[in-house]
Amino acid sequence: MNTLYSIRMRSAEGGAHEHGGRHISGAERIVDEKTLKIIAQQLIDRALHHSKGTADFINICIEKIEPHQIQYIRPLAVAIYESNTIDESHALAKDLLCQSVSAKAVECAFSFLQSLNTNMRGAILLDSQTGERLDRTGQKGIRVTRMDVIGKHPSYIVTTDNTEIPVNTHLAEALVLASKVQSCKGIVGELCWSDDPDYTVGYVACNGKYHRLQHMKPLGSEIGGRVFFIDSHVSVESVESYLESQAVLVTWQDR
Ligand code: PML
Ligand code: MG
Repeated sequence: MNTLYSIRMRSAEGGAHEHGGRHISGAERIVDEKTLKIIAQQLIDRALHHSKGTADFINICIEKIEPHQIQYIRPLAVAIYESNTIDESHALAKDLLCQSVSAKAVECAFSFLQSLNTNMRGAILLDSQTGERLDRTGQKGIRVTRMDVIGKHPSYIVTTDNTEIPVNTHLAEALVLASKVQSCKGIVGELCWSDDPDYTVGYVACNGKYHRLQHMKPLGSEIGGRVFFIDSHVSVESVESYLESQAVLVTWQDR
């Protein structure tokens, strides 16, 4: 196997995140040496041409990954739902999450996401029973890193009801991230909708599925992000370490 590298980008406007800049975008891949340059260029373009604004701070970090450090996982199954309004989508999301998480924790997650300002770039960790926030990362949040698919992203996915849906960049990246997050010991659910003002799709991940939901927020809103629900028997440190450090590759086909 070729040597692989983790390449990660985060960008902000008004200076670096750590100096109060406003988060514009973050993205990452795991690729071989000959693809690094192309991906670096794509990530720079993304930061400079984003619906949230134009970044004036771009951080790109590249790290070699040893083959023995990689964990291989399968993607979550994708389920799709009909809904026409934000209220309907939120009600569906809450019903789905309540299969794995207490109603109180679900309400806390919605309150957290709806009251975020636009600057949070990582995720919030909540206790799946009490809804208490468990990470101590403040505005930064937990950033899930070192993940990708093996080979190319698929151009379509067959959902649990046998519908073929096209895969855009949002879905491809979110499905990889959600699959890594659900593979973490102690995580029992996730709630997410995009912070991009032109993208209103979101999802709930639980019970081995990526439940994809339309209309999770009003068009034009930059209020979005991620909440991970964790089982209180597992240490927050072990969850954070897996999410931030474990290299994970998603295998679309059987290896
Ligand atoms: C994001 O792009 O910030 C998250 C997008 C979540 C939904 C992706 C999808 O299923 O289309
Ligand atoms: Mg975004």
